Amino acid sequence: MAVATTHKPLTKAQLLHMLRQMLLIREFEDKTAEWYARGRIAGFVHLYNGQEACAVGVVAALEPQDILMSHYRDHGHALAKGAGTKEAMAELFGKETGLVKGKGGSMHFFDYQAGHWGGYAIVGGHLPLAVGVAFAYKYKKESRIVAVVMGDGTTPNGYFHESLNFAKLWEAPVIFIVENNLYGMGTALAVHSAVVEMTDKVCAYDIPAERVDGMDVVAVYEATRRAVEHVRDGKGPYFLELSTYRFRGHSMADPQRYRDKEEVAEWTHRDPILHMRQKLMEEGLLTEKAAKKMEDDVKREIEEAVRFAEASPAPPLEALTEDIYASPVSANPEAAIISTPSA
Ligand SMILES: Cc1ncc(C[n+]2csc(CCOP(=O)(O)OP(=O)(O)O)c2C)c(N)n1
Ligand SMILES: [Mg+2]
Repeated sequence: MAVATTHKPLTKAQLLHMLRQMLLIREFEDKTAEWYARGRIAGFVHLYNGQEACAVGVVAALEPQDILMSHYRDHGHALAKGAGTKEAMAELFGKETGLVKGKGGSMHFFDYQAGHWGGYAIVGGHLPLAVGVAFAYKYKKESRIVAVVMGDGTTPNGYFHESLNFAKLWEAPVIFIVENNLYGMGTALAVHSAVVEMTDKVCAYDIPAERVDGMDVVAVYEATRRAVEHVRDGKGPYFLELSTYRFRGHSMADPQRYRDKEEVAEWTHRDPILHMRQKLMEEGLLTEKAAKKMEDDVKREIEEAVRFAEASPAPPLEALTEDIYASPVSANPEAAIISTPSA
């Protein structure tokens, strides 16, 4: 469902900023792959190459006080929302200076100030949290909204349906965003979902829904603006499906046997960064020289982030028991013994 747009067109500065953000995320991801291969980044890592227009377009339409929550493919969302490249890279390196003190790693980025509230590894697990946060803003009469991002593979999940139901019942100020990259791990959309049209799924909850070209950052921005206006006006939740594609494997350990080279090539041809770069040049808003300078600046920023991450200290041993819910095991070993009920 498309709704009329009433806002002003994007300025040159905003458009250039969007291009730079996408370049920054791409470079961050490429360097992450490089340092993962060198054995300096460990654990599960899911890269965002190809999907940059989604995070950047969405965030451009939000206000700084709004919250973005995302799944484990979260580097792009965190950076787009304003997390520092240094702190993000340090998190991947498991360092004390990282976004969550080096304890979360790739799947658990979190920046309270920037409003990127996770980074969640459990598929769909963050959706009820997002609805809860959004409802709290409505309850407290704050003009803040929540945008929550997931993959297509999340939409058959129970959390998805429960969250949409409650969001609608409570008219919570939340935008559900599916980055449909056509696969959940190595399983194609038509194999994992009985209904492949996301908007058909959502009509069961009477939530307005749009499908958008997720390779076009301006289209994503425009659609998110419509969603933001609806949600902030107190009209309840909104749903966006962004059609996109990941250029790399599901995670760093994926031989990609489930998709053929032609399909990958076809989507790579629609690279959101090249698309935007070319569009800005055609409109006379960007020169080859300015584009080169922007690319060099971004490369320098990410190189500095890597240097910062490398030079940062590992978390101290005491940090092991900080920021956790459970108390450390008592110094008295008998106190830690769990009694078994007698027969
Ligand atoms: C509850 C749960 N079940 C299974 C997994 C294993 N798993 C990790 S990623 C993934 C696929 C999710 O695909 P999608 O939502 O499309 O996101 P994408 O990776 O494509 O961005 C699965 C099944 C998990 N992390 N959590
Ligand atoms: Mg997917």
